[in-house]
Amino acid sequence: MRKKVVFVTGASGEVGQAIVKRLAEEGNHDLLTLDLQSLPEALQSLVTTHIEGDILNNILLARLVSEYEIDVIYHLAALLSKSSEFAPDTAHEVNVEGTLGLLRLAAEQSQWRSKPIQFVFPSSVAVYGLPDPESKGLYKRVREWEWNQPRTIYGCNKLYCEMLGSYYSQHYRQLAADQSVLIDFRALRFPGLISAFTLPTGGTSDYAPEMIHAAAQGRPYKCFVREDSRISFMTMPDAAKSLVRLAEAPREELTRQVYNVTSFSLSAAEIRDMVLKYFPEAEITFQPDPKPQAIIDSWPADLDDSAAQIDWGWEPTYDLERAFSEYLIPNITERYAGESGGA
Ligand code: AKB
Repeated sequence: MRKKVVFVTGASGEVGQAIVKRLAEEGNHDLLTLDLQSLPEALQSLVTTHIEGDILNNILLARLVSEYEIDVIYHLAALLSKSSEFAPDTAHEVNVEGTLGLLRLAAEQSQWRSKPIQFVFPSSVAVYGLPDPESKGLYKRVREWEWNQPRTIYGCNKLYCEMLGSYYSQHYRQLAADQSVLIDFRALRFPGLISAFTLPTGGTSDYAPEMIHAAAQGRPYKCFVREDSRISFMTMPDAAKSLVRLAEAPREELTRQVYNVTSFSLSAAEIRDMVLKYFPEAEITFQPDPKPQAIIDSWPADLDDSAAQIDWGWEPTYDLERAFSEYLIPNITERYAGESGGA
């Protein structure tokens, strides 16, 4: 008999590591993980099997279907917004073709069972695109259906994948006589994420975590966006919590397939001020780079996550004060404590 598993792609990435920890804490899942990289040592004992491989490898995916009964897929593998702008074709391949391959896998798996396969997908604030500062000032907390006009290839990829997920779960092969595919697709649009334990690579919102980690290491930081640049953020444990909570929510209570989630909205200057409160010696300067700046300017100042609050009781554990005082500062300080120049 095939082993029943929860399948996590991109497991060695930032959100991947957080979700592996969170699912392992719950203790009732066998985890099958996939990533181009090996899993960090601390996580290896938490998973049943880790496979070092590529989500674009269809032979590998077919082998997984034959060996495992996949119950839930957390598809976290992706190229982030900055990296994607340097290689838009690769971004399309990884972000879109990769997701499509997994939706096909889920569709095939679902034909062998009577229960839907759940497909949980992290989307992003990057799906929004405000055309100018006036609009960003007027539409402060965007709702899911507003301003879906992304400026980046990453935002286009994420928006299209949301649509693919909805199509596969609701209308796949709608003209066929036998529609036996059962996919339960659920997606979250994340703001910028900040982890105490990992640093992001290739995102445009990376200035926030970079500023905090640099201060804790006693390194100067030159921020690549203006002081007044404002978007919303959330801690990494809250990102993992939101994905798991959404996956656990009863289907009949969900009025949407794609939900905004957020915790606090901050300008780059406000992040600097929070950092200075805990690391008064930190050297933070601003040297805006017009290109990433334009991307941040197109993202909304805040996300309206009231649908998530109402439908499945979404509430972040960490508001701004708790995020810094209880999660970021203690963990980051401990992380760099042994390093020269560390706080
Ligand atoms: C990025 O900056 O690309 C990501 C995101 C907001 O999705 N952090």
